[in-house]
This record gives sequence, C-alpha cells and structure tokens, in this order.
Amino acid sequence: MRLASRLCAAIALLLGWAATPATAQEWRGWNIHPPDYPVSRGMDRFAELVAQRTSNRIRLRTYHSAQLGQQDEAIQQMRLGSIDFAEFNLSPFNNLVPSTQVVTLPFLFRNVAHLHAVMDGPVGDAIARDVEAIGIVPLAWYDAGARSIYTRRPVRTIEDMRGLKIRVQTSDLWIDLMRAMGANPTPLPFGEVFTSLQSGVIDGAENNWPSYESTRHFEVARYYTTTEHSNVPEVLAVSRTRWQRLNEADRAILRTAARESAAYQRELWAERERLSRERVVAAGAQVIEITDREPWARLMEPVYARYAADPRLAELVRRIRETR
Ligand code: GTR
Repeated sequence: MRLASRLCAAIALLLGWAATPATAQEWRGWNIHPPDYPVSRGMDRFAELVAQRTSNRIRLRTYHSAQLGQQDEAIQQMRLGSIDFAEFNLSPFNNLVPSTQVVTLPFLFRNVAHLHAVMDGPVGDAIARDVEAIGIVPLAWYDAGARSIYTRRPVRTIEDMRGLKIRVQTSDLWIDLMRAMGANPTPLPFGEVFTSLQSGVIDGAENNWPSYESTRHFEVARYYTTTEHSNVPEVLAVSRTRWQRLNEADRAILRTAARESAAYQRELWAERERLSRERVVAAGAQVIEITDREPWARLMEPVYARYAADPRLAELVRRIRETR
C-alpha cells in the first residue's frame, strides 16, 4: 500500500514536472497603457512568442495600465531588477542616457520610414548600448507617432503659446523645448495629467493621437494643434539582471520575438493613429492644422545648441540626417 501511494506521488510529481518545467520563470512586465493600446498588444504578442518558443520555460506577465507605477519609478525598478521587462518612451531616459536626447530632438525625423531606418540601424544600436549600460537591455523599438500640443484654449499661432502651462515628461530637454515655444513647462507623471487639466493646474499637454484619446484628455483639452514637434520612439526592454542569467539560445529567442512584436506593433500603431483621430473628432475635439511648421522649427535653435553641441551627440544628429 505504502509503496503504491509513493509510486502514485512520484508519478504525479513527474506529470506535474512535465507540464511546468522545473526551471520555469515568471517575469513581471511594466506597461503604462490600457490593454487594447498598440503597445500593450505588441507586448502581449511578445509574451506569446516567448512562451511558445521556450515551451513555457519563460512566462512573461505584463501588468498593463501602470499597475506597477509611473514611468520614472518603473525605470528605476528595472535597473534594480524588481521589474523584469517593460516598454518605455525614451524621453524619461533623456537625463540618464544623453544619446536618447538625440532622438527626442524636435523636428528631426522626416517621416516614419526615416525613423525606422534610424532606429533599426547603427544609430539605434549605439543608443541601445548606452541604455544597456544603465541596466536596461533594449530588444526592439516601438512606434509612438508624432506628438502635438493640446490645450484648453485654442492655440492657432506661436503667440498663443506664450505663458501657457504645458505638461511635459520629466526631461530637461522637454523643459527647454517647451520654453523655446514660449510656454511654461510643467513636468508631471502621465497619470496626473487628466486631473491637472480638469482642475486647470495646467493649460495643456502634448502627445500623439492614441494617447490623447486613450487617456480621455480630449474631454478636458479640446483643441489639438498639429505641431508634430517630436517623434521620440519607444523601447521594449529587459532588465540586465534577467538578461545576464540567460544563455545565448534564450537571448536569441527573446530578441527575435521582440522584433516580431515590434513589426506587429508598428502596423497596429498606424491604424490606431487614424482611428484615434476619428474618435476624438467625433467626440467634439477640434483639430487646428499647422500647415507650415518652419517657424516652429526655427524656434528650436537653442534646443539644438544645447543638446546637439556635444561632439558625440552632434555626430549622431549628422548620421540621422544622412540616413536614407
Ligand atoms: C505616451 C507614451 C508613454 C508616456 C506618455 C507620456 O505617448 O507612450 O510611454 O511617455 O506618452 O507623455 O508620459
């Protein structure tokens, strides 16, 4: 009897082991966006591919909608290894990794194809190495479209920007960029923008169409002025603590899965930009089209003078401009 029950226990153990590999790991992932956002769906695709290709040895669980905190804290947690993977905008890296400033610079990319060529090429690789040096390993670049200004009162001309309190991400470059537009920059976490707009603590913010829509900021700041002043991209990354414990075969699986998820995210992104614009307009947001961005771009000289002056950064800017 005793032998039989021991045998049963051993079989149960073995079966259990077969279903859940003994070395299975569950990773915690950070994401600021709600589940239906292109970034979130890209991350979900990444998790599916990794689970499939490691036969469930590596399971990625993404906590969407900023459940694990705001962006600046999440970056610190990734560096410490308490968050295992995440998708970030590059702006909150600006003060930590100077080369990320280059791709945040205003009016730099000619179009989406130019951005992809830069990020998927040697300039993107150089930035990835710099980000890795602070403890976060970039695997692929996600799209975040063009960012524009939106406000509670209409901004039709540069003069209308004067003195407006505009929310920016926590980055010195963003503070200087907004000052160069004549506004009064107010750094705030993403999650505080809605109530700050609603209560009038700020007059406006700036973001792409999908974020303007998903956060419902369009309900409280109804004027969207298409300045398209920055195309700062985003990164899908793993904490260096995790990365260092992986063998080469698993690293290759993660890299390939990340790149495939980025291709998927970029498709979803293009579609969502159109859809979000349609949705906010249908809900009463007013679009103020800027047809000539030249005067806005000219205001950015002091920003370039400050952030593209360092020889290494100036060289990156030159290479970006020359990328076809
Ligand atoms: C969004 C971006 C987020 C965050 C946010 C913000 O477009 O996807 O990662 O950077 O903007 O403005 O804080």
